[in-house]
Amino acid sequence: MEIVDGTMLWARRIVFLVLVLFLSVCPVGCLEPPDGEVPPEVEVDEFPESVAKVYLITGPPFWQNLTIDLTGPTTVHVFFEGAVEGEASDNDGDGLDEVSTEIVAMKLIGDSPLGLVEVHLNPTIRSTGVAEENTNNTPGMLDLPPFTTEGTANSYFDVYFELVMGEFVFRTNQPKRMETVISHKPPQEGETYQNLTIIPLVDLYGQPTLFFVGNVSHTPVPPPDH
Ligand SMILES: [Ca+2]
Ligand SMILES: [Ca+2]
Ligand SMILES: [Ca+2]
Repeated sequence: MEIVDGTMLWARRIVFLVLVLFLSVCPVGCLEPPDGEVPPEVEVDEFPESVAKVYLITGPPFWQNLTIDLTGPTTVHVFFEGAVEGEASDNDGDGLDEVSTEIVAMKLIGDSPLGLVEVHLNPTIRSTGVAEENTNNTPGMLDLPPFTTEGTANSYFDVYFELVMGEFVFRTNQPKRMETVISHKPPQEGETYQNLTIIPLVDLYGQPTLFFVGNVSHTPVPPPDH
């Protein structure tokens, strides 16, 4: 019994000494990730002046269609599948490497005959997406510049958004799938995501409204003369 107690005592002393040694070389906060930083395999793409067009349709009795031009910042996360940017694997087995993506912030503002309009993310549902290469010349790496010298990728986001107009807040019960082919990550100037499907807008309780959204386009990096 004494031997066991003695062993335990020494074990505790060693653990204590290791802890003291570790804390002496670890500055305050070294165990915590720095504020605001994400793991290195997640790339953050900021688009401070993205532009969008939203085709808004009002049902009866008004039957008015209008196109709203909006502009504002959008932030995207790209989830690479290794420690190095560009690393990707083929998880769906179609022979092409792909990565998950997500729009994490968006605030687009525009003018309309019905007043100021703001489009932002629905905070209750994530707006996720996928970017998948079109040719797999480099297994394990997304074949898309700047990760490879050439290649393009199909990129889409299932966007759940809110459209605020005056005192009204509209949502959708289904995502707007915004798609395009990108030739670079982040997208080149003028590369534009689009979806033509007409979907109904609902209120914050999920109830139908008189409004629908048709064609929506979104250009992360607009040309200078947009
Ligand atoms: Ca794939
Ligand atoms: Ca993958
Ligand atoms: Ca590849």
